[in-house]
Amino acid sequence: MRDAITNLIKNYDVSGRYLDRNAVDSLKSYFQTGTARVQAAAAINANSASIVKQAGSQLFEELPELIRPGGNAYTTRRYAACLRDMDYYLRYASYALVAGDTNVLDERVLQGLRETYNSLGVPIGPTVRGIQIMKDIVKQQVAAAGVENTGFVDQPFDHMTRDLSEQDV
Ligand SMILES: CCC1=C(C)/C(=C/C2=NC(=C\c3[nH]c(/C=C4\NC(=O)[C@H](C)[C@H]4CC)c(C)c3CCC(=O)O)/C(CCC(=O)O)=C2C)NC1=O
Repeated sequence: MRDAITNLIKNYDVSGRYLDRNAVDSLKSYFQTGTARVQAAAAINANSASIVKQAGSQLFEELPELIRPGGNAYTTRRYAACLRDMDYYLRYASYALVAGDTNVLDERVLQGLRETYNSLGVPIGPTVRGIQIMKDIVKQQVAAAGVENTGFVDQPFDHMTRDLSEQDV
């Protein structure tokens, strides 16, 4: 698992370079957004249950066929599994926000996920929609917590949806 700093150091160490102008610029930007990243993680932590619940309700309102007979989230067990997955995405997104790096998502969440979903018939499109709904809710919560520029919140959510949406080549 890597964060923004260990990732940068690794890249420079590989080629035996000192930290140059580019490195210093990216370190600066990481530290400048540091407080906001921690505030975002705190806002997610304080509201995680309601974020997942609200995102789930909105998803099933938009796509009611998911929870009807034949839908992948139909039956209490699968409904619960779906919300649990949303909770995983949210929790790992909060880690990635603090790390300033999406590597934790690749290693802990995304590896093998598409294959698992495909074999269980979990639909990717609606999952992507669920993650995007959570992103919007989280951005509202982070803004409400006093963070002015919430653009950095997009990164982990967009990373997960991009990875899930990728077609096999
Ligand atoms: C921390 C990393 C991690 C992830 C991401 C993860 C996902 C994950 N989701 C699963 C199932 C599932 N995932 C869903 C999710 C959904 N169905 C829908 O229609 C919706 C679109 C969507 C919710 C948004 C459902 C319904 C199942 C159960 C499928 C089944 O057993 O038939 C399974 C199969 C095993 C199980 O049921 O627990 C895994 C491994 N597990 C992990 O350890």
